[in-house]
Amino acid sequence: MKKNKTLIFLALLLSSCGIYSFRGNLPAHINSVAIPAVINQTAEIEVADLTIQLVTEYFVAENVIRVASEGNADSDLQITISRITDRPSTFTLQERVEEWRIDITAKVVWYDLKNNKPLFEKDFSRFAFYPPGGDIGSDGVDNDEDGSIDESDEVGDPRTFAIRTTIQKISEDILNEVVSTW
Ligand SMILES: [Ca+2]
Ligand SMILES: [Ca+2]
Repeated sequence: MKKNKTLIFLALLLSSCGIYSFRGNLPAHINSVAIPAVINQTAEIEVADLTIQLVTEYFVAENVIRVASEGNADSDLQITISRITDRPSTFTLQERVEEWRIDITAKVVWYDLKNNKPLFEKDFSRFAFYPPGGDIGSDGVDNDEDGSIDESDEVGDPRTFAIRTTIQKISEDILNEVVSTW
């Protein structure tokens, strides 16, 4: 028991050091990132623009690296949405689909534009669930998994909303990978 407590304390200590040293570990010549374009290899036409928007918003909000325009950045994120698949996840007793699961895979290269080399190259896959229809704003489900049920931004087409939720999760994963690459 005592050993466990010590380990937890050490883990907390290390993780808090990590937070404070994020900026210090950033390669000295990398101060900014551009998210110029997203290649879309799927049939969902809106997913490229949505990905640029959500990844940019997330990076700006988290503020661990400056987001700059193409041509003014030391690095860029080269994102390809390579796969989107839907499959039934749960069924009703009548064997109707109760919930669908959507999986999205993004191939991401964080590229060092000063030294012309990749800083990482990785596939990110995430998923979310959505109902076949109905109003996600009153279904009693936390559709975007943010801890609030049926809050004001849970609106719109369930599948489109699930795509958005999944890309938000991928945005978080990309940022975490950027931070852990430093
Ligand atoms: Ca929610
Ligand atoms: Ca809901």
